[in-house]
Formats: sequence, structure tokens, C-alpha cells
Amino acid sequence: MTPRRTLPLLLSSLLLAGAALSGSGSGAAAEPAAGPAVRPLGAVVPAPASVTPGGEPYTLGRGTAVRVDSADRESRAIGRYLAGLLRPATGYPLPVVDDDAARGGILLRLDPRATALGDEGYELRSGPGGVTLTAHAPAGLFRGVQTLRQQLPAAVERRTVQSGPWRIAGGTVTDTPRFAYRGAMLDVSRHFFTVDQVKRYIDQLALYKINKLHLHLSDDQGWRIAIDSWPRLAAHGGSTQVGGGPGGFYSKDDYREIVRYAASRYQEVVPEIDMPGHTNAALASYAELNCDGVARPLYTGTEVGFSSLCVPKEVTYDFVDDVVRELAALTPGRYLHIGGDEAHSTSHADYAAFMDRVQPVVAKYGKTVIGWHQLTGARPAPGALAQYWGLDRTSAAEKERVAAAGRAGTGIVLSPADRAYLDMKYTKDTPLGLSWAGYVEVRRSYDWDPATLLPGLPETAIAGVEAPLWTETLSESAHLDRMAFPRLPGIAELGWSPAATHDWESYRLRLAAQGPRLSALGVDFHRSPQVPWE
Ligand code: TNX
Repeated sequence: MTPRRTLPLLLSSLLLAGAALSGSGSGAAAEPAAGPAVRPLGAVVPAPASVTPGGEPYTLGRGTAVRVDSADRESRAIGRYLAGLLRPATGYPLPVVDDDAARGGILLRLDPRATALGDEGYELRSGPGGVTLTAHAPAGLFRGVQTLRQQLPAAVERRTVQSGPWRIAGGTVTDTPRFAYRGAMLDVSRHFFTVDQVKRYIDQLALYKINKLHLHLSDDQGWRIAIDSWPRLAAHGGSTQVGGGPGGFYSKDDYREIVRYAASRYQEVVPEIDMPGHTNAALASYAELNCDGVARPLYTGTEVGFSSLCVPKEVTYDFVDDVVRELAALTPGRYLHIGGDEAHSTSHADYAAFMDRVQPVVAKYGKTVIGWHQLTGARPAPGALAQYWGLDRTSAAEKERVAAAGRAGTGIVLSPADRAYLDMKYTKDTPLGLSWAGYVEVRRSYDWDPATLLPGLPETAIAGVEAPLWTETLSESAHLDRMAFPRLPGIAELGWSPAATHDWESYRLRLAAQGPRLSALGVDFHRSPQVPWE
């Protein structure tokens, strides 16, 4: 593809001019003399769709208020979230007040006429008199808050008082996402992660405008969600993990708390129960789910492809119905992911027969199917999404099967393993992670275009992108941090930013500025030599 270079070039020259720009606002006598440069407008990740810099910056002060339409509960909550982000480092009170009760400051407003901004778009206007964020819907205000936050110096992310000045460059950003589906997947099966650990990840994803949290809730090594009608799934199937640790599972209240927290960050939780393969934890918990009626031992290794639900047995579909019903009831979001990858122990005929029976169950409980792209080798239900996880070297025939499904109406979520898998090692020296899909350094993970990844797949068939984080080798939040950062922001940018902004040279500069921000947030990221870290 030939990206238009205008915006990236503009942004990188603005970045270089950052120091000079910061001087431009300091003519006024009241302006503090020293402090970090004003971050050029739009030098954020993901790159905004349209940036018009100009005019003096806004400077937050002790008197700054966050103004919202106090009759609107969501606007109020977003105002409180923003103030909560900014208070610790600025030390300012930042009261959240009704928009009529003050002037200037930071105004968050919903405009019913701003339909062009869609569900998630926003406009940010900044000048000496204040900052106004306008959106058509609350999610747009929330996304805009992330841009506003990244315009401030990185030290704003610290939880103790720092010295300012706290300036936001002048001008206008108008921004809407390229794709509606911008996901991150966390595998809580291979290693279990607590509710607090998941919340930490949700907060990190929010900064980059991710809107789907896909939780891989079951696999051979662990079943992580309580199902009342099949209690041994969690009690027994959740009792271990890779390496033989204690595992764990979410009670329904735990899970509701994750869903609630994700919703507060405008992320939709996509639960996955992987079937018919990747089911050893279930097969260990209930003997009757096995074709031979013998329960399997729990599994703590990292092989794949050895387990399968028993496709010919009726009890299999009682199990699926119960699990899908209980999970759908916990899920306010649209989607339910049924896995379907690496079913190497299921014949093709059985696989297709299984998917023919299971997809209508998902529909019966009001949800839309997502499956890994092997689903396109069966018969995807109308409206289903398929998640492509192939590689450059995946056969042309397999790619064409996915592209053909896309042309026939199956939405495609792109998670190419040799680009978007956050568990791949960066280089041969990366201590954590796997390398079956190759090494994936930061440039490789960012430098591709969703529209041209699969020949013959029209962009209109692409639902979006997702970055999966498989956890065979990852057992702590610090491990997640190392592998997700700094690659996750790049995948988030591919999902959000217009193709015309795609440019490695300008991206690496904007990413470099995320280094101090991630550090301030306590994220120990991979300091890739490809990025000139600030
Ligand atoms: C492939 S991707 C898998 C997972 C592994 C992952 C490790 C996919 C749908 N299946 O079972 O955890 O590779 O990178």
C-alpha cells in the first residue's frame, strides 16, 4: 500500500519541534519558566485521524474544574475518572462540577448532533481558556480522555505530587476509529490471573483505546469460571495450571466484577470457552464427557491438540447448553467465543457436526459466535466472526478459505500470530514467551496493514484486530507487562488509526514518548532497540 505521508511527516516534524513549540507559549508573564515541553498536539498513540495544531496551550491549575452535564450519569463517571487520573500527580483538587457551575477548565460534553463522531469518536479543542471534549456517546468521551491524558507530561501518571507545568497543546483533534473491534485477549487458563491482575490489564488497555477484552476462560490446563450446573469444572478443572501451581477460578461475582470494571473503561468482555479441543480440564472434571467414559487426569504441561469433547454423545450438548446459558447470562456484551482451534483430535466431519450444533446454542442465548479461523473450514453461522491467527507462511489455500468466508459475510478479526501474538519472543534472547510463530520485534508487530494481510479479503469484511496474550510462560503481572508492552500499543493503533497515518518512522517517535509514561505507570516494558526511547 502507499500510505499518505502528510500526517506522519507533520507529526514527526512537530515532535522534533517540540522544544521550540513549548517556548511559544511562554511569552505570557504568568507562564512558569521551566518544565517539560508541551507535547505536540496529536503526538499520541493511537495516532488521531485529524490534528490541527494552533494557538496557545491550556495550562491546568489549582482552579481547574472538570465540567460535565451532571444530569448524565455516564458523563459524571467519566469526569470522576479523569479527575481521579490527574489529581495525584498534579495535587490539584479538580472538582467535578456541573457544566453551568463554572467556566473554562475541562469540559466534557455530549452533543446529540455530533453524529459524525459515531459511538467512539470525539473532538478535543484546546486553547488558553480551557479544553473541550465533545462526543456523540459516552464511549467517545472516554476515548477522548485518553488523548487528553497523553497530551500531558508522562509524570501525570505518577501517584505522588510532581512538578508541572501541566500543559495541553492548543488546537483541535477530531478522531474516530478505523475498526469497531479492537481487542486484547488474556489467557487466564494456562496461568490464572486474579480479578485485580485483570483490572490492571484493563486499565493499561484503556490508555490505548482498546474496546474488547477477550478472556480465554478454559483450556486443557484450567477451567476458570464457575458454572453452577457443572460445579466440578471450576472446583476440579480449575485447581491447577501450567507447571502445577494452584490455579484458581472466578466465582460468578468475581466475573461480574471484571465485566463491570471493563465496562467502566468502555471495554466489552468477550468470554471464550474453547471447544471441542483444548478441553482437558473439562474432561478431567466429568468422566461422562469422554467417549470412553473415563475421566482424564489434570494436565499441567504445554502441549496442544490432544483433547476433544465427545462429539457423538448427547451429554456433550447438554454440557454445552448449560455452559453457554450460564455464561451468556453473565455477559452483557454481544459475543461469545467458542474457540474451535487446534482440534487435532477431532475428525473434520465431527468438527463440522459439532459446530453445526453448538453455534445455534449461542444464538439461542442471544449471543453472536466468534471462533478461531478454523471455524471457516466448517459452516460459520450467519453473523459470526472468525479470528484469523495464521502467519505469513500459512498456505495460500488456508488464507483464501478465510478470505472467502469474509467475502461471504463472516466478519474477520485479525490476530496474525507472527505479528499480533504478544506471547512471541521479541528476539532469541527474550527470556519469556514462545517462538513457534517466529520472533516478533516491535517494528514487525506494528508494520503491517490489516487491509492487505489476507489477499482477497475486502476491508469491509474486517471487523478489526486483536492482540492475544497466551500465558504458557507467563505467571505474573510483570510478565504480562514485558510481553504486551510496547507491542500492544502498536496493535491498538492499527485498529484505531486511519491507514494514512501508518508510518513506522513517525510511530517509533510517538511510541518513544510512551516509555516514560509506561514507567510512571509502573510498567516494566521491553526496551526495544528499534525505538529511540525518551
Ligand atoms: C496457539 S492460537 C494456540 C494456543 C497457544 C498459542 C501459543 C490458538 C488459537 N491456539 O493454544 O496458547 O498458540 O502461542
